[in-house]
Amino acid sequence: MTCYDVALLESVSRQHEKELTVSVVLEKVLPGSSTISDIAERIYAGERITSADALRLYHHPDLLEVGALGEFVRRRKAGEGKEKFVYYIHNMHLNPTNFCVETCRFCSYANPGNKAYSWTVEEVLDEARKGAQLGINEIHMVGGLNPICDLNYYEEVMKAIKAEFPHLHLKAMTAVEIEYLANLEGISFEETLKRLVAAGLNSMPGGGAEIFDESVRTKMAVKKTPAHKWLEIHGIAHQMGMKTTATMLTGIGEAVEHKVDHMRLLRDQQDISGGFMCFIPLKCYYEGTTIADEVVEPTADDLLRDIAISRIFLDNFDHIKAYWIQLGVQLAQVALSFGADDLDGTIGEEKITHAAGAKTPLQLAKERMEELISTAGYTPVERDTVYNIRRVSTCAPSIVGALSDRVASLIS
Ligand code: V47
Ligand code: SF4
Repeated sequence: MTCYDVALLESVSRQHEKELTVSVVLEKVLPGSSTISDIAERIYAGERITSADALRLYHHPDLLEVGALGEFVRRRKAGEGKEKFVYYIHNMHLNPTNFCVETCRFCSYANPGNKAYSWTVEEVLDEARKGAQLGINEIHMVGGLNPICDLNYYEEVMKAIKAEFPHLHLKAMTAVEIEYLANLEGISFEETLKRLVAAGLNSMPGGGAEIFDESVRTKMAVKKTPAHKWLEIHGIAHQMGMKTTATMLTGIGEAVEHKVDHMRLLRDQQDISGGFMCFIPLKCYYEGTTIADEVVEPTADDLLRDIAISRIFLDNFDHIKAYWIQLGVQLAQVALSFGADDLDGTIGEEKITHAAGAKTPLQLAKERMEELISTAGYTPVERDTVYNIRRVSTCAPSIVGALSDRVASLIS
């Protein structure tokens, strides 16, 4: 055999291996008799599903079938060799003020009587130092709409953080805060963003989207940043080359139609501007609010469907986050088998959901994060904010915990 033949054989064998991997990944997961097999066929063919399809998935009686489709799409989207990757980040949350001129009815974080606070630049820096000592690589900073914390203040905060910790990625300012600061200053959204980027802003989180539907917003007294402005601000950030994320808050009196409309607006915006990295379905907690009797609390079934259906519907989003702070660690682990590929971060100290009664820990160590991922059957991958891989963990995915495979085998 010549060297040439050996090379050819190797290449054929590599191609064969590749086809095998791809065929395993693309194996159909639903029985042909399923009442959503027509949607499944479109998903297998890589076609986009419609809002009507998404509504059918919300109403489909078999949650596991919907979950299996979410898991299928997650594996295909992850790409070869990364089918089992689940991402997390070593980060901290920083909330410089809980005073807010708004009074959204689901919010327990802002305006809690005499416990309202506004940190000085030095106080913010002190908090950042605590995170930096733990080796974090991202600060996720958001706060209330507070006239004392104006654009100058945030410029100073960001410059101070970057001067001391130039390596830290600053993911900060929701679209709601950008709108507020722009109005305070009397300048455009773009100018506001430019000034913050010059001060050190690297990317924007997805908070403040709530539910885009105006009737729900009116009932929840959400007067800030309507859908078109929230989307416009993210579009501007994307045009400037910044990456952002997107959220959807459930459990505030929305119907499934509102959730599907919310995701459709995000998908349309992503087609235009392309800068969303991730979608995060959020769940409302009610302690300290007056809305519990007016709304229906999402069940575990609802939350898993949000993960699976967003994974399928948002075909132009690379990542879906299971936010363990709100889902709880166990449900977040299960969500990994329904299409989520990100557990968010180690956090440091979370205030917004804990102010409303969340009982999850305030933070998780990196080791615990990796254990949660591997015991759910996945490979833990530490990432940076924009999903560059920092380290693939040597923690092997636990076979016992490989729920995704068991879900798939149950229904095929
Ligand atoms: O915008 C407010 C929501 C959001 C409550 O971008 C509540 O990667 C639950 O946006 N119960 C802030 N939720 C959190 C957020 C977020 C979290 C993790 C990652 C990312 C990301 C973004 O929390 C607010 C609002 O929608 N919220 N009140 C409540 N009572
Ligand atoms: Fe203010 Fe945001 Fe709370 Fe609304 S959700 S009251 S805008 S901090």
